Amino acid sequence: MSPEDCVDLYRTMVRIRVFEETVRRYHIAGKAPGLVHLCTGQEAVPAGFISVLRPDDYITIYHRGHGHCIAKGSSLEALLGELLHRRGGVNLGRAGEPHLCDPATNNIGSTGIVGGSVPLAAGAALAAQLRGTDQVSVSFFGDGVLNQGVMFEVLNMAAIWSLPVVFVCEDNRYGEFTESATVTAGERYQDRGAVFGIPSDTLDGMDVLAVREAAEQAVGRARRGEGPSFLVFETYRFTGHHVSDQQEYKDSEEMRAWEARDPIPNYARWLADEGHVDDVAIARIHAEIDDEVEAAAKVADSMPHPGPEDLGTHVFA
Ligand SMILES: Cc1ncc(C[n+]2csc(CCOP(=O)(O)OP(=O)(O)O)c2C)c(N)n1
Ligand SMILES: [Mg+2]
Repeated sequence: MSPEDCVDLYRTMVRIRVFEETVRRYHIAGKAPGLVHLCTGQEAVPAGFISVLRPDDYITIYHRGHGHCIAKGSSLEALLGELLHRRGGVNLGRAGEPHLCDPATNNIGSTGIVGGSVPLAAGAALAAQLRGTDQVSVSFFGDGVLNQGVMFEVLNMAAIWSLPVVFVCEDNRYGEFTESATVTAGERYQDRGAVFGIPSDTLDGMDVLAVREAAEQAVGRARRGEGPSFLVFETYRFTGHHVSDQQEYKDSEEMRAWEARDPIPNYARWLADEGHVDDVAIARIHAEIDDEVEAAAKVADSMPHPGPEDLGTHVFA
């Protein structure tokens, strides 16, 4: 990677974090209704992984998906506009967070069902394979999906048809308020891919360069027609399951230990050690991104809500 590309990865992570703090503010102010799931702490996975994708590659996301949208290139205004349910949102204000997608960036999106978007990624991969393109499809999902039946059906199909799909499990150790290890059988989550003969691995999801390197290999394999991969990235959400969750079920020592692995300051240190940035450059990046997100928020907040005249559009009947 060029020094510019290295710094761009940093920008993406900071952009995601600042965006999430902005979403929190709007949610608390009552303007982003419903449950809002922030990915604060987990930025390295969307930023690192999606940095190796092409604009025409597909992704599917899940309820903790704002970071993936940003990394894939969604307009911040239209993304926030969607979360505020405005007509100028990526889905005309009709999806909100649960059904967020962004056709402009080949982001097939999320569903309200845990695991519901995983088969959509396999479908996009099958379509690319049938069309004879070399597009790759990446499915991002949480550790809660490891015990959903649909995961096993999709892994089987992806393996037998050698689909150009990468399964990316973001293991943040919890599903809602339950520690995943207490409800998930088996020693290693990656074995769920390996049992189907799919190359599988477990990696540090707090290290954006480790994520990018694993992504390069898995995406390269899919693009060359060598089939699917199954990757588990160990990560941690610093905030609650949703904004109002006070996280009483988490151990404070565990939280401190993971916060020490915060992907953003740790990567800033690496960038400085490599001579790519100094303190002044880091401060400038943060100031620029604060301004960028604030400007996008102003635009989003001034967008009109959908009106009654919109009710009949984009509806199958
Ligand atoms: C099929 C299904 N079961 C339960 C729920 C309720 N639910 C929403 S998010 C969630 C937790 C999912 O955990 P995980 O996949 O680890 O993602 P995380 O929230 O940790 O990012 C649950 C159980 C749901 N939406 N769909
Ligand atoms: Mg989880």
